[in-house]
Amino acid sequence: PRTIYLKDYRKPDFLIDATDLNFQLYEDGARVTSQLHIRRNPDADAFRDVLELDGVELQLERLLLDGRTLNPDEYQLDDETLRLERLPKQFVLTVVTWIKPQENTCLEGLYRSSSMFCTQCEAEGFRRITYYLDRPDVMSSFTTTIEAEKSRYPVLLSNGNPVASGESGDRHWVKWEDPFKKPCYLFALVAGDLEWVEDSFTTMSGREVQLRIYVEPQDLNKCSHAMDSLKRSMTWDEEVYGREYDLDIFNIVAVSDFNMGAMENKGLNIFNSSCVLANPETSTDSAFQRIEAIVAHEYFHNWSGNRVTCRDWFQLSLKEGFTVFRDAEFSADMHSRAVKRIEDVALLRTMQFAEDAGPMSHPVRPDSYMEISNFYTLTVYEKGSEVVRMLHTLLEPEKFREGSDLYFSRFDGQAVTTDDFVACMEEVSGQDFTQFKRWYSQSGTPVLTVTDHYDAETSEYRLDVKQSCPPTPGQQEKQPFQIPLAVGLLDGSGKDMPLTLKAGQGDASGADGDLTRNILVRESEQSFVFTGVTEKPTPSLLRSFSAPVRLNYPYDRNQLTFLMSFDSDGFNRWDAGQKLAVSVFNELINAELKGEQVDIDERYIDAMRQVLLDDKGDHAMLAKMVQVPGVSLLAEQAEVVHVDAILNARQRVHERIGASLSELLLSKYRQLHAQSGNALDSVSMGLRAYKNACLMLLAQGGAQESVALAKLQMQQAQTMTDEFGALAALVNGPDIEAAQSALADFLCKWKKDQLVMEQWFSVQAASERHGALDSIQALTAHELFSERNPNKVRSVIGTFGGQNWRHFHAADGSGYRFLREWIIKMDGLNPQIASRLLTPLTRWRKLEPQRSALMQKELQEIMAHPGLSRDAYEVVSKSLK
Ligand code: DPP
Ligand code: ZN
Repeated sequence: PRTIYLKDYRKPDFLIDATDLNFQLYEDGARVTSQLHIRRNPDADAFRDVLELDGVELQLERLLLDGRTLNPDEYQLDDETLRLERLPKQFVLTVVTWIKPQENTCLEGLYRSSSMFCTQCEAEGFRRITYYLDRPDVMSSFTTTIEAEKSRYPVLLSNGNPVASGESGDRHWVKWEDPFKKPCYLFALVAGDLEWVEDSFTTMSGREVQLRIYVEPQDLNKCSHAMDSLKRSMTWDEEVYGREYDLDIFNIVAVSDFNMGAMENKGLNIFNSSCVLANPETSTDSAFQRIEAIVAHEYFHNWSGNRVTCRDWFQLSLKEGFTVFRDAEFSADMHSRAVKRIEDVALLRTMQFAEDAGPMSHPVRPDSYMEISNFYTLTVYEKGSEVVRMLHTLLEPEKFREGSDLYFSRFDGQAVTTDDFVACMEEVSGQDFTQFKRWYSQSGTPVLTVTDHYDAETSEYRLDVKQSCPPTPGQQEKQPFQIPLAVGLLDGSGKDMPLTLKAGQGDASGADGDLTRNILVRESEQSFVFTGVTEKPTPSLLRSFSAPVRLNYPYDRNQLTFLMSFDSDGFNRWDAGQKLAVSVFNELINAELKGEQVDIDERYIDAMRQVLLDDKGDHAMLAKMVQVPGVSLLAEQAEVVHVDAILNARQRVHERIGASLSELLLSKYRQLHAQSGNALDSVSMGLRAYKNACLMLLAQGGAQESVALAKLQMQQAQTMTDEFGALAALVNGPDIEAAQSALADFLCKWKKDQLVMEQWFSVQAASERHGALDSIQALTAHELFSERNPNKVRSVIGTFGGQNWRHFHAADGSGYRFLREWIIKMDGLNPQIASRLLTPLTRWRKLEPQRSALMQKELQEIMAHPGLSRDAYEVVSKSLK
């Protein structure tokens, strides 16, 4: 496969002003007739009179230039392109293709899901529908006519507004017109026997927008949460960004077979059903919150992505990083800001840091790729969002809003770059972001090493900060980053001290006397001095995780327990607990590797006890505070991953928590259970989260009482949160028989609900007790499992590889072999899914030597497989390099 480079970007030679599409849908295929109004691009870099249209797996039936049918010797056709030369300055090209959505298993382009037709075009799926300039900087006006059998496909949808319709015999058609120019990756079509829920929204300028969510009939009772979330998102974007919706209708369609979470097609968002459908009986609170965030994310794309789009796919983070930042702020405003921050940072630290340290490491703005689908990553999304957050911090909210207003007005209707975005932020603030832009071009996670010095005589407190960034593929040397490091200093009673920065000792945001300041780290070594510090403080560093870096500061465990109790920054209170836990774990792991025996530090158990005794704290927050760090986090932070040692240490910690804190956990559980109820507000959700966390700790600690409690909770549950929380506690608890019978009951009750069954699959696939390889194999043979449905593959195979450390990393290599077989099988069906399943194997270099060798061998086997997709080839070849 060919590598594509950012440096080779050239403007398109041709533009497509208008695209008229006609779809005739049949049971054995679809005929697509497209009329493209094409002209030379007056701004082309160096005009070449060769039109190369992208097209994959298309059967070309006819090609006409200005109405004249072309003979095969007048164009060139290969597997991926249709070439025409010596063209007029302006012309209409008519292309008729025949495609087979019924045979489309990669779920890109036009395909079947259940009994409907639907599309997924981002990034490069449109070329599987018709020949086209499939690149985001070619923006066109679309009209789409869909014709299909009326009884099977009563609903026919595309982007924009419906402008005409008709019928003849048993067939009918609808014509849609999208008044906004767009790249073809935002094109969408849906045809099916769907029902819908309808609502409306009046925009800030008083326009009435019709909102609809289309679903299969059995899901009509699962739409109201997404609808409410949509309306909240529309209001929020008006209030916070001044962005108003721009069409008369906004449609969402739920589809069961979908590679991604959802897709922001103009006026017609298509969602993975798991990311839109919910009601309290079938969906957990986390699902409710995830759905709200994804509905918001896709809606926000209408401006950050659709009105202003990306020039090329290297700029993907322009829309994704910004939109993730927007949806994160929305969620923070709707619920607890600190808890949202904790969740996002936990994801970043476990998954994105691992990506950044692995063979697929790439900058937020990558400079090359083989297959763009491989770059819809945590780096582009989550780290990209952190980069926008830092800009927000550096500008502060008002200036940031000015910058975003400028960006939207200056580039409306255009396809632009991350540099264009940053330039707007520079312009409104007068700041120079030349150095800051290294966040877009340099890969790897920067490391901040901080030490301090207190001088009682001068009342000065100095922070010495060093930054570095490890080498990553293709980038041996790094230049220093501009890093906003949020700092607070606690006095002996736990109160924040006012901060005055000594003149001439570096920059910081805010004013003297503020309790938190963002000091600006720019050099590889730099010192910051605070004056008027009347006693030796405890530093609270990187508050709210002000930059996506690893922070090293030699905290001792007493300082960490102090910060856990007193830090005014909620995120750092949680993080102090994490740091304490990780340091205790590392002590256990290191001792085990040396064959020594150490006791679990009593301070950790004490700290947990303090959290459980806290009667005033926010429950959602306390639920996070009692969580024991996961294996993935411990593995990410290790130099070399010793799976057995990590698992044993976790086992010991759980048993110890069980032995020392069961009684407290039990009484906490009872108290929370009595209060939690079934309402859907944040407070009730927090109560349930904390309650179920306590139940899980009891189960993992081996407490027999947890079994009876969980059984009872499962029987009496009025929400899926309680029902599933209890099931998970049983599956991870001490009584195998009870777990098995709970799984059977749950199956019996929910087997008709696909989304609930996905949870049932994944709770087993993740389980150390129930997820041994033979059980996983049995799950893949289950009648409700389907290799054609990405959600099922993810919930069994993806969960097993990503979360089931004990059995995936079985010492005999059986887990690795199993994953390899599935990757190869999926690669023939759906390369995007296959490529995602590869992730755990790409970490092979970090494992201890025996496992590492076994993993490497499986990668080599995959590499040797004939006909490997470009998606898998890129990941495997880079991993083995
Ligand atoms: N559907 C994906 C997202 O919204 C890609 N645009 O992030
Ligand atoms: Zn997105």
